[in-house]
Amino acid sequence: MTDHYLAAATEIIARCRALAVHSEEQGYLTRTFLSEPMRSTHITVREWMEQAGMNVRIDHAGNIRGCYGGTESGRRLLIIGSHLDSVPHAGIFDGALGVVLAIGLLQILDGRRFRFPIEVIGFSEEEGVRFGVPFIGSRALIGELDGALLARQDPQGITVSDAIRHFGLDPSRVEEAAISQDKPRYLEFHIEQGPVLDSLGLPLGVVEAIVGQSRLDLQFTGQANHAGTTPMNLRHDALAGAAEWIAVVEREAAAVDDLVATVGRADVKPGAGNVIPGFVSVSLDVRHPSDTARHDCVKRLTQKADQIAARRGLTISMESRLDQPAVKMDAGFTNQLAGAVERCDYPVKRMNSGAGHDAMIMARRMPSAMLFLRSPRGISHHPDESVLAEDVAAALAAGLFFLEDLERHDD
Ligand code: HGY
Ligand code: MN
Ligand code: MN
Repeated sequence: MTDHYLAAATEIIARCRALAVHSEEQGYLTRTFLSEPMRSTHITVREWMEQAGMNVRIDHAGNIRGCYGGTESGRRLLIIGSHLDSVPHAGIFDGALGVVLAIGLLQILDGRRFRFPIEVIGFSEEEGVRFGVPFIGSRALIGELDGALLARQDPQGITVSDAIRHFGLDPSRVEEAAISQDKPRYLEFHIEQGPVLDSLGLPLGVVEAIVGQSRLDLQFTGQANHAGTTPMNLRHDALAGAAEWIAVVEREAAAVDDLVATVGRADVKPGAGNVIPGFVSVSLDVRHPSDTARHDCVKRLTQKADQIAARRGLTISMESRLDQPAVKMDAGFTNQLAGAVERCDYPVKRMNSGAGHDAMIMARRMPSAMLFLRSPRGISHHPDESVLAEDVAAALAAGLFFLEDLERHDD
């Protein structure tokens, strides 16, 4: 089975490599919301989409969308998507693989059409790196790219609306990006980004739920002062306070099953080795399958931050950037996907996703399902992120079975 698709799989991996050169920095993949490299990324992806028989457009939220018409009107649209932005120093498969694999899947059809239409979407932003809030592209698809989000500023003071205008699009028209078709469905191919499939020696996994996530920014403000002349007992060291709290974050998270908490960013000011830090802004990312457990943990950690700041004579402010509930994938749609994996003679591993995905936004409006591909050594959000050609071939085989199944049962 897999041999038949290996050539296509090898081409898909090569294409992900080709997309990775469109980056904001030499030698690494960093591609944030509507940055310049997204322009050349769109040119390349458009070419591939058109070769596969799609009509291509860019909506005003910066999503690139390839429409592959069906043979009968009024049939339910199937959207197959993922994101084209990345974290800094990213792996080359997170997001991009889902878009390129979807194009490859339609390419294999070689002009054959189903009764239902298919739309392949490369979302403009899922990671939340530039504006601190994720899922800008997919929120536009479900009509939730609102004024508050459009007004959010990046560290340079540029708003989401400005970024859309600089890209040559019109922020006043983001509403046109919203899906208007009746009863659409959403499918996403994505690398697992964790160790489960690799540890089980399995190529594919069927996602049942995506854990909820909280993202916050905390600012510790103390008193900058001379590193050489200020006695230890007279200091209000913002970085020492934040560091004490970060150790608490790690300890609290380790004490709760299935909970993960991360401080991934710390901006220290003034940032000189001979000045006591007067200000630190840190990020907090907390995830858990249960929203109650996640909220409890955030509450405990923010209380601890307040206590540490008070004891050290620091002031503290906090801003919630995301409170994303855990999302179940659609049971029926997911069962159909699992059936397709089974018919390809692959074991079906049903699992949760610890990573967030556009599917958690799309699931607010339509039945959504996700197919995971193994992440060798469980590495992701890192240049060593990889994928195996035989697993991409397996995903193509399962994807085609899935499309055939939708065709047979398209109500
Ligand atoms: O952070 C995440 O979970 C995903 O990679 N956006
Ligand atoms: Mn990611
Ligand atoms: Mn991703």
